[in-house]
Amino acid sequence: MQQTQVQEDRSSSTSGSLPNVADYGEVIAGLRDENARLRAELAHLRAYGEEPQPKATWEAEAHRGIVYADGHSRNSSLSAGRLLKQLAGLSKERMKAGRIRDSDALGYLPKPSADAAQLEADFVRWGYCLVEDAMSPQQVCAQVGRLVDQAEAERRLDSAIVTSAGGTAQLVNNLILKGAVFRDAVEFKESAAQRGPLVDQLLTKIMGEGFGLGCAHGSIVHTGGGLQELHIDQGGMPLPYPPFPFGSLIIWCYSDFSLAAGGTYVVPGSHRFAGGATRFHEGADLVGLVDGEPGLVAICAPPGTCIITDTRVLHCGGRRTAPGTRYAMRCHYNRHFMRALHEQASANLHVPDGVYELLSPRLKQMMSIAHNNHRPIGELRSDAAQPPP
Ligand SMILES: O=C(O)CCC(=O)C(=O)O
Ligand SMILES: [Fe+2]
Repeated sequence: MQQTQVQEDRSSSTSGSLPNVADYGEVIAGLRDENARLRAELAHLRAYGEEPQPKATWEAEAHRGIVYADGHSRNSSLSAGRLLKQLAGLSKERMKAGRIRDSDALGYLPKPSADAAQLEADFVRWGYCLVEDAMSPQQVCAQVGRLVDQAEAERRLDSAIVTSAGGTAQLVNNLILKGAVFRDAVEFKESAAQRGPLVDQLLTKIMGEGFGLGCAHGSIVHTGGGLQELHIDQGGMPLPYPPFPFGSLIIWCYSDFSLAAGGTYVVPGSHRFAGGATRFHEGADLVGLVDGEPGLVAICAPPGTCIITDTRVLHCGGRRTAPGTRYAMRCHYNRHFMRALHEQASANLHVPDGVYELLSPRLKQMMSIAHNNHRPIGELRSDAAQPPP
């Protein structure tokens, strides 16, 4: 048999002997890997609503000018609201058609738990988790008692905030100003919420240390009330969204939550893709999410549960059809560098001196009022530098 000799290929630009060629299997496996990586990268970019733009040039962009201000561009701060329009009327339609299921009918959705790892896993996968027995029955009782008294006083004074037709829902705003029981729960004291420290620990993971308070209000929903439009709780933020939430709305359930009881409707898993990118982006098919699996469900939870939500998850208040009343406190928290962000976010604008003195350092920090009425700092210390009133 003739011996095969490795010869130099003179037409090749390679000087010296040719490199060893890896065998086909290896080459194909390498190409497959690269293909998978590029596909994942593309999916990630699409998830942000950002197709790669090969034609973008600095000249063209400079000519277009600043286009991300309100109402002037596809990714302006109006975009989130514009996207939500596709969901207008849908919560009512689905509710009337009986197409909303109780969350506990689907075994894989979050159930109340006190296990930190389970709660974290639920939050990541579904965009919410349920902290079991976060308040004891006595703690719930103390909160509801104060809420009912306050709500009645506001109705008597003709200053009640009615949020559903015919007085079937009432919102009691600014709970920080309306009772120590609420203030203590807002800052997660065990005396007001036995698993407050666990809630605090989870929120710190979600938003980082030093997170602030957007608002804390009481929600009272009677038969026939409570229904809202589907929304997300960071809709005021311009798109595109980063791969994390800006905040977290938590709901302390003071009474039973279920479909009939007016439990929060939610589209579990609508907050993100497994790869981390936010699902809510320009061009996203939000109706498809509502129609998908699991679709729109009503959260089921007993009194004392604390619902922790990702501000990117689609949800809304649900209509109560059962007799009786649903009581809850809703608190919206934000990353530390953001001002209050929620529809009732005027909460921190007025704090009477008498209440200010009662606030703990943490509450003042959460409300961004830690320095109110403090001694002037820096150049403002000099009286001469003060402008006339
Ligand atoms: O009360 C509820 O069930 C949900 C309320 C809600 O979505 C909100 O206040 O942003
Ligand atoms: Fe909400």
